[in-house]
Amino acid sequence: MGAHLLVQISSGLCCLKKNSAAPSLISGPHPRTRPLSTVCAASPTHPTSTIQIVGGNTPGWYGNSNLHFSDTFNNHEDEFDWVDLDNELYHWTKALRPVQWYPGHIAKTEKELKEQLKLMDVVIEVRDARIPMSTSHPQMDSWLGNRKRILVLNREDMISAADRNAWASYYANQGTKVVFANGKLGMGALKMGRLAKTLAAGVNIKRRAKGLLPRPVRAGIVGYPNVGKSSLINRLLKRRMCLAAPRPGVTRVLKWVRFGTDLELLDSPGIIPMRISDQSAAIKLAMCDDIGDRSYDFADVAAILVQMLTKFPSVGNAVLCQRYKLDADSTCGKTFVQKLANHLFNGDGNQAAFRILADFRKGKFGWHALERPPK
Ligand SMILES: Nc1nc2c(ncn2[C@@H]2O[C@H](COP(=O)(O)OP(=O)(O)OP(=O)(O)O)[C@@H](O)[C@H]2O)c(=O)[nH]1
Ligand SMILES: [Mg+2]
Repeated sequence: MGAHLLVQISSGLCCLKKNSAAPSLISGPHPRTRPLSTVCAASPTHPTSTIQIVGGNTPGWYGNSNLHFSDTFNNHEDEFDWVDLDNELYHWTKALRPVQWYPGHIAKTEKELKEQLKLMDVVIEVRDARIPMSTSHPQMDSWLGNRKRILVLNREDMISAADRNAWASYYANQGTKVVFANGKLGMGALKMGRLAKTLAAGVNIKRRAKGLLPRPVRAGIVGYPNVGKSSLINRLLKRRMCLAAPRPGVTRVLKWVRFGTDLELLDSPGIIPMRISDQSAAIKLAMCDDIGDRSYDFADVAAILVQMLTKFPSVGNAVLCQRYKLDADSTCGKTFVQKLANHLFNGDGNQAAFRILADFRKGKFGWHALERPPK
């Protein structure tokens, strides 16, 4: 497999003090930087637009009197500066060798997908709600042109209410349609399907005007690896029509499935740029398991994750110390990983790093987005 790369951390990392209708398979091709460490307010802007935001277990972000802002992180919201964190992350990752991952199946299907996208009535772009910017493909806009588009922030269960509010406000202000979804439990999937049909309704109005019979709406599901594309399709169809598993690169070929009589969905392999120029984004992909694990060094990524987590008010040293019975008082993640290795894994830094990453992915430090919208 064409996976290549490697990360080697240098000592510079430390201490630089994100239907019911039965589905059927359709075979064959379808017809930075400013000085570090100043703390200032970072409150999300509030929505002024009436753009529809739907989804998940948090229906109606506007006018919802049940919204609670009581989580700890939100209490500290005004004290936390995401710009500072981004700047620090930039410096931490600068010391590493670039993380790059472009396996053969992506190279092969990217071309094919670009061709298929031309046939779509609507494109559903799925991103990881923990890192919506880092799972945004730089070429997606040019591939999609004026095509109708729905943005799905999946894994909404893996972020806090404050994170969701910040992203909902941001996209509402931009006039972008967003569905918050949970591909594991299904929240948001039906709404995503309905929205796709609504947005593409014009197709059949035009066909009728020309005396043609209506045809099913074609929706392409695209996004980075492991963001939950196939799971969302399975939840919508209420059947396991597409292979889904907790690792990037599971779907390797394009696959059409039908939802009832009026919607066809194209599942696609996760697509990632051939060269990731933003290495802060690459590290966040690694933390969230959205990039092949042969592309990075666990210890390096875990060390940076520890440094990030110690900065989050709702995690900090206290939560890390509580979980591992180890003091994470310094800003040196690498030292912490080694201490954990000595404490639990006979000095095996790789195992210690894997434990930290796995714990983060399981929400053992609470659920957090690793990035917030730009101001
Ligand atoms: N907690 C949580 N897990 C999810 C969610 N969506 C998907 N998953 C899990 O994430 C894993 C990956 O899901 P897939 O649907 O295979 O992701 P994909 O985007 O199709 O991945 P590729 O085919 O590799 O590009 C699976 O184990 C799912 O159960 C979600 O919203 N929340
Ligand atoms: Mg898939």
